[in-house]
Amino acid sequence: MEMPSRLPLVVCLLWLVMCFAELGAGLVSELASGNNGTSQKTSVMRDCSDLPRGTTSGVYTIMVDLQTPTPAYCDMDDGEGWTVFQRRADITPRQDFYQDWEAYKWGLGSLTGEFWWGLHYLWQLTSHNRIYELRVDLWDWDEQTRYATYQKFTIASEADGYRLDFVNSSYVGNAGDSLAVHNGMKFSTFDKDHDHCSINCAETEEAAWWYYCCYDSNLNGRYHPGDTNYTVMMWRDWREKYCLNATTMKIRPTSKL
Ligand SMILES: [Ca+2]
Repeated sequence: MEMPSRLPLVVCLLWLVMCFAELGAGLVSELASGNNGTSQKTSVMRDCSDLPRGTTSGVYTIMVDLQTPTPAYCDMDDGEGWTVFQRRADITPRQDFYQDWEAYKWGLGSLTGEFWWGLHYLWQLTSHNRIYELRVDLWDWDEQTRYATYQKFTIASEADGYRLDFVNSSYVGNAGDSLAVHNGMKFSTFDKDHDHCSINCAETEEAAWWYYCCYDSNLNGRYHPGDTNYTVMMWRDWREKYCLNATTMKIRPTSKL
């Protein structure tokens, strides 16, 4: 006799459970997309590795300090989401890389052509909770390529001269290790001499780099194909006194804390 009287109560409870389930699904859906239909994840992209898989390479807006929208070139070709901070290539009109401290701090050139992204952004990106790998790619004039990678790449603050740091002996690649001597060095431009020489390396070598006295690599050097002097864009362990055809320098996080 009691069963029929409890049946409406059970039906009512089932209805309530279904209502709450639907409400929950709606909330999840709202959290997954912003007001304009874009993913919320997009608005807090710190570097190019936060772009969705399958994104094509190009210029995107990232938030290196989680607050300031900053354009960056993202190399997505291998699906890893590399943030590119230097590119040289046989492109005209030729970009002048012999520029001062402020230019290297904030960037120079065009993100769709030749460029230096900016030491300020590299410092912001590498001074927080992510650990980065650096990859250098080199091309010569005979269609040969070489690469070099380094672990735990960081750039210090401007007060510390945008000092370069990575794990000693972490080099892997086939280009030769022409960055080891620059590890721990401050960045120098012709108007800020931070090297360990009595001369001003940035002025003598006509480029900006993390000079010691003076260099094993000089990838911001003059783009003078065929020249056989030390002011050209060079990576000594592969090609000494040889102006390369193209270079890229880029980073990706190996750990996101
Ligand atoms: Ca000096």
